[in-house]
Amino acid sequence: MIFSSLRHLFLLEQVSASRLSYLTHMASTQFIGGRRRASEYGLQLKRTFSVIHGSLDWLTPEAREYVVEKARLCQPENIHVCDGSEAENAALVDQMVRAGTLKKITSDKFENCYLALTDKRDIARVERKTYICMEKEKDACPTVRFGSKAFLGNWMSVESMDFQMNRLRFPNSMAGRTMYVIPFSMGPVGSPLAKYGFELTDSPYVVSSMRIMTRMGKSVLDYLQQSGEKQFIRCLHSVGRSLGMLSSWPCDPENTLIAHFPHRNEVCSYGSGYGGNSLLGKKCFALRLASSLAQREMWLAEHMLILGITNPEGKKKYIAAAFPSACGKTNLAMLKPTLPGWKVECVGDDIAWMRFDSEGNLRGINPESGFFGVVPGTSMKTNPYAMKAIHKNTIFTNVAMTKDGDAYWEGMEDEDLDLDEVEVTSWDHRRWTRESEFTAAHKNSRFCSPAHQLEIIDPAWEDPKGVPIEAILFGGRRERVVPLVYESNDWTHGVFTGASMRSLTTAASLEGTVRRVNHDPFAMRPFLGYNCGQYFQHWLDMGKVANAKLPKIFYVNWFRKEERSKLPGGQDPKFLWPGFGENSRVLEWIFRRTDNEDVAISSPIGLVPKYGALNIEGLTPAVDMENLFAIRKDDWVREVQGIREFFEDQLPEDLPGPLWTELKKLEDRVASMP
Ligand code: SAT
Ligand code: MN
Repeated sequence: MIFSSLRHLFLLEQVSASRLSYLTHMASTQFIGGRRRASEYGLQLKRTFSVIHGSLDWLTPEAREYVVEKARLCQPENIHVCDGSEAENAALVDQMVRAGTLKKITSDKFENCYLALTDKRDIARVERKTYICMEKEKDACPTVRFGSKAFLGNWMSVESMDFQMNRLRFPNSMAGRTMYVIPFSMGPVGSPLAKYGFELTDSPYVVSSMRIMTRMGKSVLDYLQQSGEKQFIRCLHSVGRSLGMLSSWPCDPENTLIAHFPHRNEVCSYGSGYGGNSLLGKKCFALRLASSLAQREMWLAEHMLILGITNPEGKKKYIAAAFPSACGKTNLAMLKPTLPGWKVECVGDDIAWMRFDSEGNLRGINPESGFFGVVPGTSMKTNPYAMKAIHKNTIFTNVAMTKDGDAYWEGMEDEDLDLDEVEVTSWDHRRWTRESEFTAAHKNSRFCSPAHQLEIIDPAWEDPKGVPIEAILFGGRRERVVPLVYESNDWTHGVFTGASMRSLTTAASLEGTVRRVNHDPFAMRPFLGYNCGQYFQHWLDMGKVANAKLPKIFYVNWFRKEERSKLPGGQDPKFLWPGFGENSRVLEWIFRRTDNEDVAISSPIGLVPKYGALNIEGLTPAVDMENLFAIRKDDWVREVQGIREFFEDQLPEDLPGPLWTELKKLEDRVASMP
């Protein structure tokens, strides 16, 4: 291969006949497979690609080779190497506005904000089409009980997936489009905890979003050149061939496929432009691939927020918390305490990378640099800081728009908007009124906002060393059974509570439309990069790191409701706990427990607040503490049965021994309840 000019890349390698045979360009979305020759479709293979922005000289030889290989496969019109500058982004935004991909939100309440409306079929992550590709199935998925359907992890062999991707999906997938080369860093550039990647994509929406969600552009390229860092994660993304090539949101939902190759540090994602499917630094890299790297390198890559909390005496601690998608991580990460004198600051709202340092402190960073949060329900009441932050430099996806160019979503509670006066168009282009039977904003509509503009971003959020984590919270949406908060008895019991997490499904994935209580260990079920049993073992092993100061582990549930059976017929049960800012009361108790204050008492499921230890002073209406903390024998007998059923069904061989022991101990404690 020869680079004969800076701006042009000549691919002089002979394209072999076998390669040609699978470069099949389809006029329909049907894949025909590898039998017909490209020439039968009158297709000329491009061997010369103009670099229309930036330069391939900016890349290290390894990265350059990757770009060349994928350009040959995807056959883009030209190549754009991203520098991450303001000017570059402005030009891309301009281009997207002209193409109809973005609409400017013109109301003067929003500054430099845009709205993207997706294809109706491309609105969430697609778990069924997301795979981990390793040599053996067992590397990626636990063996399930004979006859059961595997629920933890989706495996495909490397060879089959390579065939799917390199022969059926990506060949020619970028024809007529630009291939953007996005150099990015997860974590502060140069931090010992940071990792680097290149995403190649044909979606300018992905470029602008990655510019918010990651550190992206020239600073990363310069660091890679100067540091000699050779390892990078390869991320290939194409929205794919679709009949609607000219549509403002091209995608190929029938053929969407997302593949992870942990041992090649590679992700390939075809057919979807939506968030977690296309912003490959996020779930694909920072969770799935990173969890696998973390296992090999003895650290943790988790679906967790990180917050800093300061008490009225000025003492500060950091807490990490894992909840499934769309269960309020963002709201907790940006909490405005109602308790006087307390302060919460945000390090991250979705992903935490953590490692024990030489002093034994668990140090955590947020590998991202933006928030990709659920919009509906975000208001001055639920999350005032997010509400302010998302009014500038934000890309919204799938919210509604008023005729006056204002963004609108359910629960925004904007008194200035008179909904009887203004015309609202829903995310899917329908006239919407309060009486409509559909929602104005899609339930999984999102904001994508830079982290630094959050008023309460933690001063240490970009500290390359990370922040010291003293408590870990697990939780989910449970309307019954689980009390507001309890503490695990020790690390192993804590790992058990993480492994037995369950939550009501949400709209964050395409599969989440049926409401039911699902097992979601560590909130990582959709994001595990290797066998879940080994992942549990890794957590147990982390507890044995020499001189580790192990954080205490807690379980919280903001979502418990009144018992339906105790209500007059037909009445809907209400939440027992007000949530949001009032959750600071729970954080206060956790804070005190990390100082080993004597404010807990043991119960069959773990330690709960001593009578009077949870500060509920001034809460109106008064909280029904008895029901909020009730641990009922019949409920827990069923709960423990559910956990056993789950372990025996999904991890009969792979669940580590200590967790079987924890289960047995819990069963015994529950059985001996009066
Ligand atoms: O995966 S997304 O980035 O679309 C959001 C989520 O599920 O948390
Ligand atoms: Mn998430």
